[in-house]
Amino acid sequence: MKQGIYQSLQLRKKEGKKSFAVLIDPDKVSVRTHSENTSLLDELIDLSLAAKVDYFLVGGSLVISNHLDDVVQYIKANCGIPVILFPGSPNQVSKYADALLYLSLISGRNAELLIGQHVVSAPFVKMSGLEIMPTGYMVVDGGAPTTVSYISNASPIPSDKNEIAMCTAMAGEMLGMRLIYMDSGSGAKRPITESMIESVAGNIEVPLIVGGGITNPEKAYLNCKSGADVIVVGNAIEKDASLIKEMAAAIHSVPVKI
Ligand code: 1GP
Repeated sequence: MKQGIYQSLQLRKKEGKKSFAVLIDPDKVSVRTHSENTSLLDELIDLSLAAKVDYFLVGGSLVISNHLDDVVQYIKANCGIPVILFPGSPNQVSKYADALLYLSLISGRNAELLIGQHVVSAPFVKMSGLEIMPTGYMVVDGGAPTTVSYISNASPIPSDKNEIAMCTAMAGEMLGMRLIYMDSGSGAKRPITESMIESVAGNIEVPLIVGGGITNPEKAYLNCKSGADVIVVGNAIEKDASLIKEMAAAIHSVPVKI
């Protein structure tokens, strides 16, 4: 099984380097047609290259359009930034990507999202040839229902229950998850608190991804200082793509621990 992307995440964590992942929702971008000079996707790619973005995450809780393959192929054809799938459902798998976050919703008690959908799609996922990264996915209350909290039909972890988040992440790691992703949902009113990130990060060894409602570089920086290894931003960048530069600079400026 391929391991390149995971090894890069592990190495960056070991070196104390923080990573920035730009989330691209395939519904919100389109591949440039012959009649167009440029598109939002071109702009995101150009800005990400200039800012030395570490990863693209592609996917969403509810993808309506049918051009995931086109979007992934377009990114791969136009830059060398690794593309990691962040699927909201088993049909969001594209063999053209580099890796797949194989998400199990460990914060919920919905058996379908813990293991059921994985069973049904296992042969298809394996056949894709993608690097598979088992990921303990934890949804944290972001102050209002988000698409992920509604679709998952599972209660999010209350935003002030650090110990529940900590124990969930620890259990996920001991069950064999190679990554933990704490998410307050796209466009969350309240991003995850630094104290919750600290509680989780201090008790696991695997890389920690944090996202949901991060709208400014200061917050991204503080999340990294609290122990996040990868910061994911989608919504804020859709609204203002120029944020990519400031976000990347803030995340990459976190001092490397010696
Ligand atoms: C959502 O963590 C991601 O699943 C990113 O959230 O779109 O709010 O940045 P935003």
